[in-house]
Amino acid sequence: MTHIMIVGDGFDAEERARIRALAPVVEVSGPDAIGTCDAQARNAVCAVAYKGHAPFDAQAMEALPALGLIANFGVGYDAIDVGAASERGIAVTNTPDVLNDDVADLTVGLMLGWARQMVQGHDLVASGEWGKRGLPLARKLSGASVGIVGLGRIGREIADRLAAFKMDIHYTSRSQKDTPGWEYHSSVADMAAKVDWLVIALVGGPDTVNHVDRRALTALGPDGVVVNISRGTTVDEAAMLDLLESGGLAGAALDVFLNEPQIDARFLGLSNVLLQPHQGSATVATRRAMSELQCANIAAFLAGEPLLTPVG
Ligand code: 8YV
Repeated sequence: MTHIMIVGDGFDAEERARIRALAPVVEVSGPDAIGTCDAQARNAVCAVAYKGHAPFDAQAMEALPALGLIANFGVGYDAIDVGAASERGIAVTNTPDVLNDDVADLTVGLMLGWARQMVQGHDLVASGEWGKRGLPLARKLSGASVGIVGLGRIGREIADRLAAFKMDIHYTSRSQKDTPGWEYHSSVADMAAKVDWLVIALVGGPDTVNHVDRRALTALGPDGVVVNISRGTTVDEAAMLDLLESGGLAGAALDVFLNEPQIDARFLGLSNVLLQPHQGSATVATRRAMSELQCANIAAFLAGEPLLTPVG
């Protein structure tokens, strides 16, 4: 009998129930734990529902000889070795588009929150010290310039929102887009030298590691702010920390990091950062839509129908 393996301990009860409605399931806490299941259970698994950021590598795939599909919960599938999957005839799907609005909304929230010192303002009011001490004047967001690194589906939603804030939009992308009034750059560093804000909206994975490098961050300069809602790997994190500590950057507003959730302790000593726990897609409505799309891909696979959102 065909089984689905639920891989990852981040699924909530509703998401699990949606998968369970498709076929009998086996559950493991992560790709590392697949090999610990007994062989009979592993041999019956033809589809995996994955949620997580731990590497899903060839070894994990080898442990499931009948595997035909890894359905990822998330648009980013950098944790999955897609090359190893295709060598083994295993399809991979993700959950694009349904989270674009939420990730773009959080980006704007991060920018406003950082610029207008909203965490510091809240802390001041909550401390009961309003009237006894004040906050320094904040920084204006509307009308500033922004460089968006990666004008894909999410980058485009971010740009549309920031255009409504009368911001000057610059972008880098694999190719120039049809975006009248927005300035295309072929180099991140050249763009960074011209803007106040640098928003990273790239896909993760080996091709984009440290895409925003020390040179680009240095070019952004002491008045520049980095916003990252993509993956911690897309920016040279050590260089960013050096510049945040030395005043080489004004600040950073970040939803993603290397080594989540055990992020570099240097972040915790900084007063010029706004830090979020990788929650770009974390609304009830969007997580439900992501779960439904993950399950629709599994259902299509089980029925022998075309996959809805295959990657690659
Ligand atoms: C994850 C994400 O899906 O979609 C992505 O690429 O990073 C998130 O929305 C979420 O963290 C669950 O792993």
